[in-house]
Amino acid sequence: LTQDELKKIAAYKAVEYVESGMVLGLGTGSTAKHAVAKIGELLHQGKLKNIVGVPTSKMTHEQALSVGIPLSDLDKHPVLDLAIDGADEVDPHLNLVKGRGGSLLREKMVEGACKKFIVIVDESKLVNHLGATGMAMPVEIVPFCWKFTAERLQGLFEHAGCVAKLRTLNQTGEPFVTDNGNYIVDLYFKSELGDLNVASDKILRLAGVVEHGMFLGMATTLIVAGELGVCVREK
Ligand code: DER
Repeated sequence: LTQDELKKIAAYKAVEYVESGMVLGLGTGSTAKHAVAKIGELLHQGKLKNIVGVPTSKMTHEQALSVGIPLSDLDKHPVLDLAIDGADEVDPHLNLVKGRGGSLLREKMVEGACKKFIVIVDESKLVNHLGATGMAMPVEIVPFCWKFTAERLQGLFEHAGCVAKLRTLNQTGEPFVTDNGNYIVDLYFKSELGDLNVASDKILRLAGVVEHGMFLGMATTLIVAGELGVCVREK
């Protein structure tokens, strides 16, 4: 099975939890896009009715419109029934790294407003400790004096051998700009982060920081698709 087939299997399994009448948080990324497509298909077939979607990015907003999912927002629906979204890393406690697609702020706002949050991944996303794979830990920051904020972020985690890099567009080297007009600084760690809540508080205390990509204690259900099949883990 290809990685995309595994992502589709996990996404379709999550959509089995969607009931007519639900207000849904619609995730962003290559895994969540399969769930959005499936929801649209079931609506079209009349197998699902009265669904309202709250998208977690402009990209998902466009996709949901194209597959016919009626859309709304958190102002009109401050509490959602269920969110389905992917993740970049999942640890054994269902803590996540998200944001390598750049949508972490709206994802965290929407998923934080949901009664249930189902994370859908292929097995390659499972890790023992967040941030230990040497992959990016995204932090959304304001563009004003971004270098100053990046250096302060790097300084916070000197003990973990942290390097902070402004995310740029490959072609032009211009800074990547989020749906909210902000920049992303990616943090790379050489050793373990330690207590994730302590790390989270340290990051959020910096005045130029908007939000980070650690989703701690937010997911309620994990659906993992692997070579041996798909498994569902409730928190
Ligand atoms: O960037 C994001 O937050 C995405 O949801 C990411 O966490 C998962 O993206 P993927 O399903 O394309 O791997």
